[in-house]
Amino acid sequence: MNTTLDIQSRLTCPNCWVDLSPADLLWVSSHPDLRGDNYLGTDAQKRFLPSRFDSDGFALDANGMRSQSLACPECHLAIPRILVDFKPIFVSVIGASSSGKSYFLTSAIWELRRKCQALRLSFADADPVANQIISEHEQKLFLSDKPSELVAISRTETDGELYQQVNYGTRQELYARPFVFSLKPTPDHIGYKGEKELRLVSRALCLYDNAGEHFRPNLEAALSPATDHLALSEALIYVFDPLQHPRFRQLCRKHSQDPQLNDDFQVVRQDEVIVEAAKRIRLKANLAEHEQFNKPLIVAVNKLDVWQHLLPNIDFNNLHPFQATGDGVTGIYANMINEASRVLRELLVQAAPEVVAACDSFCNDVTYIPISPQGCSPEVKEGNWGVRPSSLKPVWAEVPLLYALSRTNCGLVPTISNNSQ
Ligand SMILES: Nc1nc2c(ncn2[C@@H]2O[C@H](COP(=O)(O)OP(=O)(O)OP(=O)(O)O)[C@@H](O)[C@H]2O)c(=O)[nH]1
Ligand SMILES: [Mg+2]
Ligand SMILES: [Zn+2]
Repeated sequence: MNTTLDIQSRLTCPNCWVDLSPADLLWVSSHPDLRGDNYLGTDAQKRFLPSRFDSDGFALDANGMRSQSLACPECHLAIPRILVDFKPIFVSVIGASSSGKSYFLTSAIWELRRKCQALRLSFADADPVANQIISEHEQKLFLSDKPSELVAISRTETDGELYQQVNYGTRQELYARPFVFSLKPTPDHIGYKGEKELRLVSRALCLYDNAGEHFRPNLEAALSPATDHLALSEALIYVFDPLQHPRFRQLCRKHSQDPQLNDDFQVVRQDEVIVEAAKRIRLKANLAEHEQFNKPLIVAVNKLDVWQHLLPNIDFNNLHPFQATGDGVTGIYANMINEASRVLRELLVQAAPEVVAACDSFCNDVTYIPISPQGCSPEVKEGNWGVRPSSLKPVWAEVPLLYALSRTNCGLVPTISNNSQ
């Protein structure tokens, strides 16, 4: 582990978004007696500015114990060490309640772990503690020891474990908890320049799940910091759920028994989600009403397993949008993604024109990508919703994230324009 804090000259706290110098970082004491933080409460380990270091360069706390973690001087929340070493890429996931954001992130991360080797990337948890929630979700869905029994990921609550509360005296703030991963090229990657250069070409991928409620207009004031990460993200992934859209519901009922199509299922106006997110981003980024978001907006059109009959000529199960080419480059096929996006946009213009209009008015770089994180419908047993791990077969779940990475200038996921498929 590198212990000198001078690799990046500046870094951004992934919790409160303040811009920092690594020299200002606090350390988190390790000794069990050193508890109590004025912002985080009596149970939190004390934060301190170090004056003593051990021979490996780790700070020693007041009781002489080696400190392992860093914290932000502004919000006191933990900052994964990787952010000192690697440049970050922030990606936020938004969408209405029950649109499938949490299942999407879980499947996407699982698939990336499985497929990264083929992409000549090493993809790993940068901070197992920070990623514990998503790891538990992965365990539930993909590593179950009783795969034929129903399991479920619980709803993301606005006051739940995906948010962190900080008490600044009389003021309280709620910050979204990032999931943080390291992305490094392996020696056979085109961008690999040797061990010494690894820090320059590797990245820390920070992902944010959100509770759908955060995009209800009336909650704006109370939840502002919780959604501030949107404005700083390299790409936004908007999960659109056709199963919550009246026109799509009609089109799917004849073909699917998915319980989400039942009459009593609550549906919401999903164009409002993007309008609300746009409003907050404009405010935070100081953009005028007519100015457009200048990063990619990726619309992940979810639950493809239910509506795939609407695109009968395309079998997404057998289309692989990233592959190794003969000249040793592994990347994403721009043509295939662009074609999928074009076809999907046409479908949405017919079935949900208000969603396309809302996306277009916010951003001129919109890509539509079909996904199915489960590849099957959930089931309801005695009033409880869940999926059987043995039935899961994700389709394109990792593609929105890979596409987002390909749109940054990090070079880790190159774009390949010639598509031989
Ligand atoms: N048919 C189908 N249903 C899916 C798929 N992925 C997720 N779902 C269902 O979508 C529902 C909502 O999923 P979540 O991931 O919890 O939704 P969310 O957007 O995180 O919701 P909040 O946390 O409330 O904001 C669950 O009942 C899932 O079983 C899919 O690929 N196909
Ligand atoms: Mg959720
Ligand atoms: Zn902070």
